[in-house]
Amino acid sequence: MNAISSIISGKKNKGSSHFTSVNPANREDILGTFANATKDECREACINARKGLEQWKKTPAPVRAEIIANFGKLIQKNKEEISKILTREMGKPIKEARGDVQEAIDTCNFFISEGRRLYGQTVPSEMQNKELYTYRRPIGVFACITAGNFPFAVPSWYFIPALVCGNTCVWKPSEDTPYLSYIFAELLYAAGVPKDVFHVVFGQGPETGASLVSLVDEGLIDKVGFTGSTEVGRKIGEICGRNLQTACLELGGKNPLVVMPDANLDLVTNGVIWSGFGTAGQRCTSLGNLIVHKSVKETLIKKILEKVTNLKIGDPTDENNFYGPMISERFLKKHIENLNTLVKPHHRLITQKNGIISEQNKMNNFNGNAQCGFYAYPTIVDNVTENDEIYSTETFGPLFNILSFSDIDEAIHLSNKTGYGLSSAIYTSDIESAYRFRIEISAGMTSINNSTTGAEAHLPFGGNGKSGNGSRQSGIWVVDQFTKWQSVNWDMSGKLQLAQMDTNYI
Ligand code: UN1
Repeated sequence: MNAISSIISGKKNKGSSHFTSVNPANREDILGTFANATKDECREACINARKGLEQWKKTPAPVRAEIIANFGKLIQKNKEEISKILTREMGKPIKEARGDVQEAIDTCNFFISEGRRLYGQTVPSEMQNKELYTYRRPIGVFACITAGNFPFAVPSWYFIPALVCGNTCVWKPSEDTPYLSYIFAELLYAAGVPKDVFHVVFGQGPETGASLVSLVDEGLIDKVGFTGSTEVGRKIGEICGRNLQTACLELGGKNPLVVMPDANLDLVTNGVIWSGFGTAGQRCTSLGNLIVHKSVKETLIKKILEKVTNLKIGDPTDENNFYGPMISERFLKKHIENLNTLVKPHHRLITQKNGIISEQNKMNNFNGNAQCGFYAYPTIVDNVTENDEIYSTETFGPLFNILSFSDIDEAIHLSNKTGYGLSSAIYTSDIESAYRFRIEISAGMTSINNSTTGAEAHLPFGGNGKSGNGSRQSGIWVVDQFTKWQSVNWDMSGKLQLAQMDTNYI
């Protein structure tokens, strides 16, 4: 705690209404109390970000990138401590927490050299003594709302390129990980990002985020980024659309994993366990529908069950535990509601705890003495068909479905029909099946013989359909989202030269 505490100097409590951040593993350990930002405070942050823009956009890009390099070094130096706090506040196992923090470091490393590029082009003109160029210009004030499942990695995907490209930022982080967001911001300031360039507005519930996004209508925001539900993403898209802006939307998923009859079932089993239950199923890329060829289904279920039975679930600070609690009571309650409403009598619950719903309610005795954290059992729902609500509903917990198929056409159909299109996977040793899947899958991300989760930090991340609006995070291409092109004509002929027309027109 010490190194981080010495960096953190700012105040985090201003307003009159507050909320606390609690460790989801024990419900007792309070990480901090945070003010709910009002609409006026959001407005003030945007106005200050606009002021900050004046200097920041003039700061040379290599200098901006140098500051980001400092940020990366600070995270690296404090990696273990931040990872421990991440586990405390978000509940993911310490090994995964280190990965989350590492992804932010990797993102810094990737974009640092972009400060020395941000290339424009020189373009030949139709005319003599005339030169054409393109320049990348910052978009302006970038407002962003993020989820709590990747408290360091995902904000870094947005803010690192946004800042290197010369934008200023207003961030509404998840109500479940405000302390980590506070640390993220303080490390940016300590690295050299001016205070008026980066602003954080905290808030519990949907109000603060809604207040912030409504400021697009007041002309105070030039670009919005959002990671969260399809429903909210749609509303944000509408507000941005009517202001002629394109939002960067990273929404839900119901990610398919197809198992062909020729797949290596041991490899599949590991991929299924990891993408189904890793992070307690709380990744956008978590497995939603396991789509298995009917000839191998029962064998695969046996193998999966063997592993699930031995899964260690519990204290996320214990290096041996596979997954810890869900992020918050809200998420756990939603998970229980999903079990109660989406699992139907014709489904087969194939995990060990077949009395899972009552067990679950007992384990998380919300009304009695809160003795334990927000833990959830792993659940596998078999005999699901495309007509079931659970097939196309994102559940965001340790739960996935099993569907079976007879031929690859059916497998591809079942993979695409949910309407989501974030991540996907196929396991096969047949090159033709892999190729067809790669061509015909509608998801933004596809794995062949690997799980649906675990995208690397320098590839485009994002989805299609209900998973987003085609925007992508990560990788070099995001520079196109955080800059707008300026085309320049420089005429040195000393006369009026016209494109597409006779030059003696006037
Ligand atoms: C998310 O769940 O929002 O690909 C991000 C992965 C991680 C990032 C997930 N690298 O699973």
